[in-house]
Amino acid sequence: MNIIDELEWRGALNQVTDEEALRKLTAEDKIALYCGTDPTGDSLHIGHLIPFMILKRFQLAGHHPVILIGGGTGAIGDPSGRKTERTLQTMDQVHHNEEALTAQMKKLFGTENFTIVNNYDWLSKISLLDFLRDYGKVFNINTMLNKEVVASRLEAGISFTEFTYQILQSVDFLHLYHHNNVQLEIGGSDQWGNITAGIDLIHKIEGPETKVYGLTIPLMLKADGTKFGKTAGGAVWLDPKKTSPYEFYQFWINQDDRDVVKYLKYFTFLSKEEIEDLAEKVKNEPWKREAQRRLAQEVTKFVHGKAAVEEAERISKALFSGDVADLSVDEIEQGFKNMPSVEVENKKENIVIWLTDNGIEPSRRQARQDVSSGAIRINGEKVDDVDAEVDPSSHFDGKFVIVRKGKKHYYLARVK
Ligand code: 383
Repeated sequence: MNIIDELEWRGALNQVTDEEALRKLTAEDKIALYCGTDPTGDSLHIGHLIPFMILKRFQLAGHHPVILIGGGTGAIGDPSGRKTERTLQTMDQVHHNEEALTAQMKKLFGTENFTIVNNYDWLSKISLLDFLRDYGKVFNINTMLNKEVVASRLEAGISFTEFTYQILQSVDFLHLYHHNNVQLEIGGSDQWGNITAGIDLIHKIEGPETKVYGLTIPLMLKADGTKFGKTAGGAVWLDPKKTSPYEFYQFWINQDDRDVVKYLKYFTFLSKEEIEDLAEKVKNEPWKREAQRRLAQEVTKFVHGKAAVEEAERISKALFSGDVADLSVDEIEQGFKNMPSVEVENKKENIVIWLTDNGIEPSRRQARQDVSSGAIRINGEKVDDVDAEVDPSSHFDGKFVIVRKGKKHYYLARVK
């Protein structure tokens, strides 16, 4: 399948500057293309994954992706999609974030057939006078004002700094056209204004026939109308310290039947046949949640590697079955991050007293009843003797005691 047809099938085409020409070009030639990201934070999140997975699809089809880290543009701030002015980051912050994002990109793209560039390297070298003479002169204020990004901010106000952002991103496209033969820029739909500004600049400087194109990807929407990629705990990050691989896996496995096929198309490299097969399963046997499991496995594998998938599945299985005794300390930290937890003394205690004094049971009477009815498990083992003792040092390097009440309710006791 032609790469553009594939993107269309995946639902990943929003706007293209000249779809037929781009389809022809990518069918006949291997091209270089780019997508940029600004170092506004020290980690990518799954919203960023969409355009970069498309770069990866081009890479797999033999094209050459250029990943641009916006060390220069990040110092200015893109007004796209924002209602208010950004606070400037310090240059130290920008450089720190730049390094973190570069490392993440390298992990996603492997070692071959891609290029990472940082626009600080050329933008920081343009003098003010050259900027105004070489580029400012080619930009028309009316066109700039009419861009959705600027137009929507005129009332609330926009600084000259953010107003010029589109020129900087355009200079990048021109630079990459000259130095890396880049012919296509891609981005989310919020980037349309910046991308078309770059194409205009190249056409003005290199001639209107110059073969450069832009492509944007639709905004990701969820069937229930809530914002994609957000959980109660905030964004879903690629940095395993911010979102553990287990939480990451959980995020995908919990997706709605109405969304899962769309996400398989966007976030996995599974073929059309495999995805159609999974779509059938969502229709015919949704309770098996096979599509969700496959989605979670594939995206977690892409971002965190195969071992992380196995670990996430081991944690899920243990929590579901209650057989938690073999979990490692790290797996417990991941799996119990969002569960209720209490702090306990490292001291042996009668189970009824221990549960009540540590706030896991509301009263001794309730504790006695739950223990004797067999509802309480300590470290995966049923304890139904009200005279039994809890020894916090007995499992998990003496760091935790895992309590399960009934089938669903877990508590993590952290040993002081
Ligand atoms: C900078 C210089 C360029 C080309 C692009 C840029 C970054 C761009 C931007 N992108 C967003 C970001 O950095 O601000 N001006 O957070 C997001 N992208 C991608 C995608 C997206 C966009 O990184 O829609 C979501 O992830 O384009 O919001 O020469």
